[in-house]
Amino acid sequence: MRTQVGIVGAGPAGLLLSHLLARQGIESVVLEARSREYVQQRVRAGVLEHPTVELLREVGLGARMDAEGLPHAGVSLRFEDADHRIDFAALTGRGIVVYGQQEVVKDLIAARLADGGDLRFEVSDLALDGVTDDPVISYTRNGQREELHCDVIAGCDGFHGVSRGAFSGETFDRKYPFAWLGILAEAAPIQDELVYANHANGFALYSMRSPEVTRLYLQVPPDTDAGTWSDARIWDELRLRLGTEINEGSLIEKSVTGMRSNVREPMRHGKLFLAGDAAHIVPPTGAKGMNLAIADVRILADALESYLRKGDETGIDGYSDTCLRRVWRAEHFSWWMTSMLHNFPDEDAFQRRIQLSQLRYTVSSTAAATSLAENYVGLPHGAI
Ligand code: RFL
Ligand code: PHB
Repeated sequence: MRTQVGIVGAGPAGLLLSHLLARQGIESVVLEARSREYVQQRVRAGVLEHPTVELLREVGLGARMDAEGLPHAGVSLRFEDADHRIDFAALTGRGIVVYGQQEVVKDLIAARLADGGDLRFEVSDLALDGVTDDPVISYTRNGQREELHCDVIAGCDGFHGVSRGAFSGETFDRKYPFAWLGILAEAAPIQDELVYANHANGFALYSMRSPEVTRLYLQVPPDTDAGTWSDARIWDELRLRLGTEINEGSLIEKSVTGMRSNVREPMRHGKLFLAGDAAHIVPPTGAKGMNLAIADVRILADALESYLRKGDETGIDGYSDTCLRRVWRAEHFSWWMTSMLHNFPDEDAFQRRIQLSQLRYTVSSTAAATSLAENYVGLPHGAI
C-alpha cells in the first residue's frame, strides 16, 4: 500500500495535517494506536488561541466551535488575596475561545471521515524505516502485519510516540518540582473567565468547558496519586486557593499531569517531519501545547504541498527553523507563567519576593500586561 503522506498519530496535529493536506489535494493515511472512542474522550487542553480559532474557521472547522465554544476576553491573576483582570480585548483587540481539545478532535475526525479520509485506529507495534530515502511504516492491524510506503512521514505521535526516537538530535529539557491534579466536574462555572491563582498552599486554576462543566486544577507534589485526594479535600483546597465559593458536582475525571518543558531539535530528519508534542512539550500553565501543534502542521501542510506537487524543497528545508521560532516563544511564555504562579518547594524569601514583584508589575503596568496578553491570545502565525 502506498500514500503520499503517512501520518503517525490521530491527535490534533495528525488529524489537522491530514485535513489541510486533503484540502490541497494531497493524500494521506493516519495511523493511531488507540481507538476512535478513546481519542475522542481524552480530556486535555481547553484554550484555543486567536490564530488557532481563525485557522479552524478558515478551513471549514469553525461551525460547532463557534456555536458551543466560549469566547473569553480576558483572564484573572489572583495573588495576595485579590483578583486582577488582564483585559485581552482592550490590550490586544483579540481573545481566546474555550473549547475542549476532544471537541476539536471529534470535529476533525468527522470532517475527515465525511471526506473519505483514511484513518486507521488501533494499530500496534508501529515502526518507521527508510526515513532518509524510501520511508515505510509497518504496523499490526486486526492481527495482520501491514506496510505503508510513503513519500514522507509526519510524526504526530506525541511525547511518548516512536517518531521522536527515530533519529538522534539535541534535546532541551526542564522538569518542574510539582504536578497538576486536574478535575472535570458536572457543575456550572461560577464565573465566566479563567483564574490563575498563586497561593501559599500552591497554584490553582479555575477553568471550564461549558455552562454545565467546570475544569479545575491544583498544584500537587510530582509523585501524587490522584486517588489519595478525596473529593471533599479537592473542593476545600480549591475554595481556599481560589478565594471563592465554587459549585460542587460529581467528578467526570480526576488525574495528575507532570510538568515539563522539552524541545527536540531539529524537527526534521530526511523525509520524517515531527509536529506537535512529538517535537516539543510545554507545561500547561500558558495553555500553548495544542496551539503549537496546530501552528506546526499549518507550516508543514504548505511545505509538503510545494514539495509533493512542484518538487520545491524550500518549505521543507525551512520547516524546522520556522517552527522552532514559535516553539521557543511558547516555551519561554509557558516557563515564565509557570515560574510566576507556582509555589516552588525550595523557594527562599528572595525568590518569593521576586515572584510577588513580577505579579504586581504584570497586573499594574500596561506594557507588562500587554506582553502577557499578546502571548496568551497568540502572536499571529508567522509573526515571530
Ligand atoms: P497528542 O494529542 O498526544 O496525539 C498523539 C497521538 O499519537 C498516538 N500515538 C501513536 N499512534 C500510533 N503508534 C504509536 N506508536 C503511537 N504513539 C502515540 C496517541 O495515541 C495520540 O492519539 O499530540 P498532538 O497531536 O501533538 O497534540 C498535542 C496536544 O495534545 C497537547 O499539546 C495539549 O493537550 C497540551 N495541553 C494544552 N494545550 C493547549 O493548547 N491549551 C491548553 O489549555 C492545554 N491544557 C494540555 C492542557 C495538556 C494537559 N495534559 C493532560 C498533558 C492541560 C493538560 C492537563
Ligand atoms: C483547561 O481548561 O484545561 C486549561 C486552561 C488553561 C490552561 C491549562 C488548561 O493554562
